[in-house]
Amino acid sequence: MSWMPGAFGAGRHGKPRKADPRKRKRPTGKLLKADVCSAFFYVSKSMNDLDQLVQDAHADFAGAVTPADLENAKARYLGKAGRLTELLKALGALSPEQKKARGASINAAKQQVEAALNARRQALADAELEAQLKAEALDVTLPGRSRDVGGLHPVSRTMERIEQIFGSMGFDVADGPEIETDWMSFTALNNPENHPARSMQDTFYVDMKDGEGRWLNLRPHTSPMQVRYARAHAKKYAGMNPMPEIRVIAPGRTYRVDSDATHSPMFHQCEGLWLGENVSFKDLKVIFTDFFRNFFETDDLDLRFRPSFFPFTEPSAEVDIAFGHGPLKGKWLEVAGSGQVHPNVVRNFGLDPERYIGFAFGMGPDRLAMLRYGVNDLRLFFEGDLRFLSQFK
Ligand code: 2NL
Repeated sequence: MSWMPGAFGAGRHGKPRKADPRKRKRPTGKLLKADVCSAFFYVSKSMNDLDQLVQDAHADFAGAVTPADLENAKARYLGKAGRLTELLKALGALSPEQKKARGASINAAKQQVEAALNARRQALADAELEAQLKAEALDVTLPGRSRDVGGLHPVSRTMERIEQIFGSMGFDVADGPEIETDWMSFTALNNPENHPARSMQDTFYVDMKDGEGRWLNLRPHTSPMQVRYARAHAKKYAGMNPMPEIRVIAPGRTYRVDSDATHSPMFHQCEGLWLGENVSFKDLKVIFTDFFRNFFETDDLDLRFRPSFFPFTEPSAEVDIAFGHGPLKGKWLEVAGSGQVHPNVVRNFGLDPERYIGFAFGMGPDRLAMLRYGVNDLRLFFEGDLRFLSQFK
């Protein structure tokens, strides 16, 4: 700065005087001595005042820690009632000469205030950006987040495997409704009216009735689908002599009122049906032996058929398998039910039981999955625990 505080003004000339309003109002003419003195006084006073003002502004701006603080501080100098604004307003009362000198000084001070303001603004913005960059800092040395590859549920894998093997033996795969009529679930399959499978203890019923006025049920096994398939097949080839054989499996969800370590209220089933003019138990044995050896990927596996009873087959047999090696070596495991389709059932397919004969079977993919993967609790399949499920990929 070219002027020094105290070089002119109050220190030298005593108490500052207010300008005489009468003198200021007087039209301009020659400069009087008094005018010159008062002009000096104004210049010196304004330099000190303005110097102080600029200093204050510097201190004020430096004290502002947020942009809002700074805007408030700015208002105190440059706002409507700010110190500089007030000084500029006061110019109106001065003579042109005084105005010129005073105005120039005020403007110089204003420029300094504005420069200080801008510098502080920039400093605050820089600090804010710095803080933001610090807060959002990325640690580029962290390992990336990898996306895990999912896998099919073990039961789905088993179902697909069953479909693939039977498919390779010429079986069609059929899928159908899980809410069934009483006729499809029970009557068509030769279940007597009072059969326990129909009872509320075994079957889930839906609060809705079919055309016969009977409660609909949640499919208790996949045979209804086979009945639907066989009836559609019989209808489709009604004019053909002989009708092409029926060879189908029906995998899917089934329901039963039951729940413990080996029973779940929802479970899976896969039933099969092979019907023609000359299909026998021998064919069933061949198909089953082939299927299980294929499924467990070993020829070191024996099958046995134990006489049993099902309303829809006669004769009927349970199928057991035994591995010749491994942890289950020599142990007979029940894996399926089977039998020659009962004549009443063939009739309900819309076919002549004197002409068409064959076998049917049913097996549980959940149980086959347990055996294949060595799982000892059926419920693990239906709990959705990733620690268990992620082991199947
Ligand atoms: C079992 C028993 C079996 C069938 C299911 C069947 C289907 C029709 C006609 C005759 Cl359409 N039978 N299915 C036959 C014998 C046994 O399942 O223990 N399943 C796990």
